[in-house]
Amino acid sequence: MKLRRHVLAWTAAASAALALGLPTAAQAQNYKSEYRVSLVVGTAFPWGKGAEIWANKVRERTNGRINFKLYPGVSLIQGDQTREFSALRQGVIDLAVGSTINWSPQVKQLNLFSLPFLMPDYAAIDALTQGEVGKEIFKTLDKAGVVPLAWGENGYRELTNSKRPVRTPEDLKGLKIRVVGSPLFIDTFTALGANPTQMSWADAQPAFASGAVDGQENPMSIFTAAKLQNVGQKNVTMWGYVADPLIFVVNKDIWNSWTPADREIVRQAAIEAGKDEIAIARKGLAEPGQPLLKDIAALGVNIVHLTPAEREAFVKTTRPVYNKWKPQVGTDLVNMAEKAIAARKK
Ligand code: X2X
Repeated sequence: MKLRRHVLAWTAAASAALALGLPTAAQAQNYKSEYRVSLVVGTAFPWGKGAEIWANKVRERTNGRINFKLYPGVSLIQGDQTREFSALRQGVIDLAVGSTINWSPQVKQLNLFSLPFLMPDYAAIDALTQGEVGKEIFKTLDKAGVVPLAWGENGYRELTNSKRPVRTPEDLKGLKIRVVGSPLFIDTFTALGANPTQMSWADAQPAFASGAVDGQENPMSIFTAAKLQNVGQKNVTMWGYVADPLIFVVNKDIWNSWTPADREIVRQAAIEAGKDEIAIARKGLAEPGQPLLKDIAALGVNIVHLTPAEREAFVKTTRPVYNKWKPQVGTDLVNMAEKAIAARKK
């Protein structure tokens, strides 16, 4: 009799917990004491700050049931950022805040954002990530075996080098430029007459310092936090040729191991952290006068602003690359993106 009462009481407690969306004792036991979040750069960068905001919100809102630990430098995969997506799918990584560029070798649709000169301004990025295109890409990621939750942003990737100011494609001739992940970058820089070389971010910084490579392309928030002016990168060209969004994702098995209520907490926290992160990434760049550039110039860096005609020369030279890659990314998806950008609110 006594035992039966206990069982009844326990069952009642468990169903009350379930009704509230709280994990029962049995479910909570399946939770790991720590979940590993992969990212390329740490909390000195907007990217890392975004992950930190996500982790803090999740820890607070789950009363510590779900603890994220950040692994910057893609250290769970020895710095090889182009393997991040596979590792995430396989469960070597539990969660990630990752750049579309680093996952594009596995998910070809993500090359969309790397098509040269597709997105002329921040409103164009938003038109894609916050609209139908963003939903389409999330469906693709879901099919590829991960759970995408929210968008963030690394940013507009500007050109830097140690040799000379670059105003024309001719100025790029022969410069050895470090590029990331996707073969699309090799095509773009080859079309521009440069000498591109693919390298991880971990390997790139010593290569700048030793002069083994002349230049690179990355958002100015990365430039400042990594202090690229100290490794010879004294020339910047503001050309805004591509921008890489970040995506907050979870491994599918991990996602399924959480209660629906906890999943919702993790998703909502990712959406909020993504919004905050985008604001941090754009700080000093999106407002008139771009104050961040004044700070960078004060460090002895020469910043080239292209006239519309000068910029057009880069657009023209890279157009064959855009056309070659459009079907590889997916003609329908690129058409959808072009339409969304044309219809954007500026
Ligand atoms: O490696 C890069 O250039 C970086 C840090 O921007 C990315 O991970 C895409």
